[in-house]
Amino acid sequence: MLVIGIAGGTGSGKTTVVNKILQQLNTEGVNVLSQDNYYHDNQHLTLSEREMLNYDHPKSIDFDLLIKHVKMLKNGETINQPLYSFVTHSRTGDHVAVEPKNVLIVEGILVLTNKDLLKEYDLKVFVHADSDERLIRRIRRDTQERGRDLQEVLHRYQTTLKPMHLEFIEPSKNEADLIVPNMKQNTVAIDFLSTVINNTLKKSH
Ligand code: UZR
Ligand code: MG
Repeated sequence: MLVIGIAGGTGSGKTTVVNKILQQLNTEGVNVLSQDNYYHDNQHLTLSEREMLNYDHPKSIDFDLLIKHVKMLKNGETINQPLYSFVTHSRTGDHVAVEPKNVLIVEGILVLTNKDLLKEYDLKVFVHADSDERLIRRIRRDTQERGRDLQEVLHRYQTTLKPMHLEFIEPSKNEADLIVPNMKQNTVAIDFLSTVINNTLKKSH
């Protein structure tokens, strides 16, 4: 199994890059594990307490479970992935069974920050977009898709997202094998990445 980690700041376009790669892979067998489903379970807290939490610090992620699941999939075992809701900021209590496939993509802002998880990847990718671009995308998404107002988004960006980005996410770029500039349509980098993945898949058969 080929394991690829794809990180990048909020609004850098990780999800878009992952989807474009998926379209170009010559394989049926790709799993995408999103870091979003591995936030710690905070169901014991109230909603207003959960709204106050810092979701951009590596400690907010249940890396033990994520690493366990990556290892299980590599081992050919099926995992029982917890599902997460951004509306309630907690696990939903539902799970989905994920069977091993020949490519595994692990995606999220913090997926290149954990030393033990880094050991599991065959290829590490960092998606780069300038911070003004990322802020614009974040405002659009949070106001249009996540029901937040502008003041709330800007406050969170200044007090949490920006400091966490500078402390943890940006430095994790140094772990990357490949940096994908994602300021505009970047078809060359996506083609390149898909070709590398397809060649590696061919070799492993
Ligand atoms: P991407 N996040 C939430 O808003 N609520 C949660 O319950 C869990 C995470 C946000 C988190 C982070 N920050 O910036 C973002 N906040 O999800 C990462 N606030 O997602 O990579 O798609 O931007
Ligand atoms: Mg995303």
